[in-house]
Amino acid sequence: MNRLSLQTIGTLPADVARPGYDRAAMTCGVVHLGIGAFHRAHQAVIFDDALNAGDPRWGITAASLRSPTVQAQMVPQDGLYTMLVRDGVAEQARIIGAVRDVIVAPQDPQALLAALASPDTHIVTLTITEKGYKLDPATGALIEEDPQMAADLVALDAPQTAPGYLVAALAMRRAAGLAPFTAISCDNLPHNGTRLRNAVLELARRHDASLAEWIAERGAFPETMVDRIVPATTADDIAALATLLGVEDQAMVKTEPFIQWVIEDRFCGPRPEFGAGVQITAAVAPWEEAKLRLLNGAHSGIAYLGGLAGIDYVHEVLALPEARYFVEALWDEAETTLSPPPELDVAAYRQDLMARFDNPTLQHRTRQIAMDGSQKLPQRLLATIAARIDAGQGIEALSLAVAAWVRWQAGQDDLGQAHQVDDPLAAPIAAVLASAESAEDRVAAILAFDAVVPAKLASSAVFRDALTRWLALLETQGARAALARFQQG
Ligand code: NAI
Ligand code: CS2
Repeated sequence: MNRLSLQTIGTLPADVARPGYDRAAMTCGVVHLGIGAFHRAHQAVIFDDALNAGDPRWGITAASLRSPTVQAQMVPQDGLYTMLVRDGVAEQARIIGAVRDVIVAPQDPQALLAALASPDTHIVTLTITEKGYKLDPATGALIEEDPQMAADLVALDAPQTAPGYLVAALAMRRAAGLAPFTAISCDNLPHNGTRLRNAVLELARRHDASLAEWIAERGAFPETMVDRIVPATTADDIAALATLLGVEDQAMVKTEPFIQWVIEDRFCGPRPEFGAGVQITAAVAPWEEAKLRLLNGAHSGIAYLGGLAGIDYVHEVLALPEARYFVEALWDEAETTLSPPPELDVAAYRQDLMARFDNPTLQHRTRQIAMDGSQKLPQRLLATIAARIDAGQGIEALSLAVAAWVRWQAGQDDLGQAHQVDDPLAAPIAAVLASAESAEDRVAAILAFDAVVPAKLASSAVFRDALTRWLALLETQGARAALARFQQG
């Protein structure tokens, strides 16, 4: 079957939306690092909207810092791909044309540096996962012992990390008399802009203090909150879309109708006239905290409890009444720790989240959400628990979610099915758990693991006791029984 491309786009069914602008005339005002599914269903769509609105400056040069996979999917398609929006049985396909080039940075670092240093480039966006910033999840400090960061600390002629590329390119821009670009983290991290800025400034200082000062003074790293559920694409998704389109699209992404991008009003250069789905604001933190603690906190609890119960998809977990009860209880606990934006109706937001989780055609795998838990739990669950303890409030639902993450580290679900613990800290976590002979010992080992658990929380007897109770129940009776016991109170 032919691939989607400039040659075949004219053969698509009439109801498939496609670029309404001249792609040959667009310039790439955006460089994106981490060309994954989320970028293709979120930021790239927003920039595609700007191009469709008549501003040709917002094409994208995308890059992977790790793999040629997406380049091989997109380049034969002239950068075109389908965003398939699924809402229950309804689905709508849209061809996105904003991505012009895909660079595989390890194969051609100078091409990425040239794109970042180009006078056309005004914005750099990043979706490199929580671990991509090379920052300690608990302290936020640069992980200097990381081999790629260690190399970038020595030399930046061929960077290996995202902060490394940004520092090297900003040095090139300063030398060329150009302004910096606005660097926008689009990862699920609290204060993601500040974290990115800290990583860039710390690395810059190690090479050239005056460059660091220039970046600090002239650069911009806005905070953002990003939201759209984008499950990983499967071979079945590609095959089903090929039947719909009549051509094969290996770069397609599937997602939901909901999209939200809250961006701090902090840019050091041009930006699009953002349209639907984008809010420019002075205060991102209230939005970010609500989303990370409500949506993502529940997601992680669902992923580990559902995964342990041998359940593949989010919507299948929430078909269990005891799971819905647990999610609502976790939201009751988390909600008291929030300072929500005045315009956010939290009750309505919770109802919308449950409806989004229930969307059966998203087929969001519990295992995908379970990935990288060591990088996710600090902002999704542990910070919430710390706030509840400080307020003298209960932490039962939140502790059950963390206990399920601890149980997940065993690499086997309640049915005896083995799973890989996909996490950059899986090995050291397994090492500290290996010698533990009881739930109490395993909890003590995890609480002492300061790369994930902040010291103040590690010393909480309330947290230790709750975590031990739930872990012991998970180990002896499984996730379904634990959820049932939780519901019984
Ligand atoms: P993906 O697996 O499709 O893409 C991940 C991207 O991150 C790839 O380009 C990969 O090369 C890159 N990456 C991974 N580790 C890296 C490292 N150490 N250094 C540099 N690049 C690295 O995943 P997807 O769905 O695009 O999600 C990426 C991130 O986007 C998530 O981690 C999250 O922070 C954010 N996000 C994802 C949402 C979703 O529903 N998928 C929704 C909201 C945010
Ligand atoms: C999910 C997020 O994989 C995960 O960890 O919780 O990617 C989630 O889909 C997004 O944050 C939704 O905006």
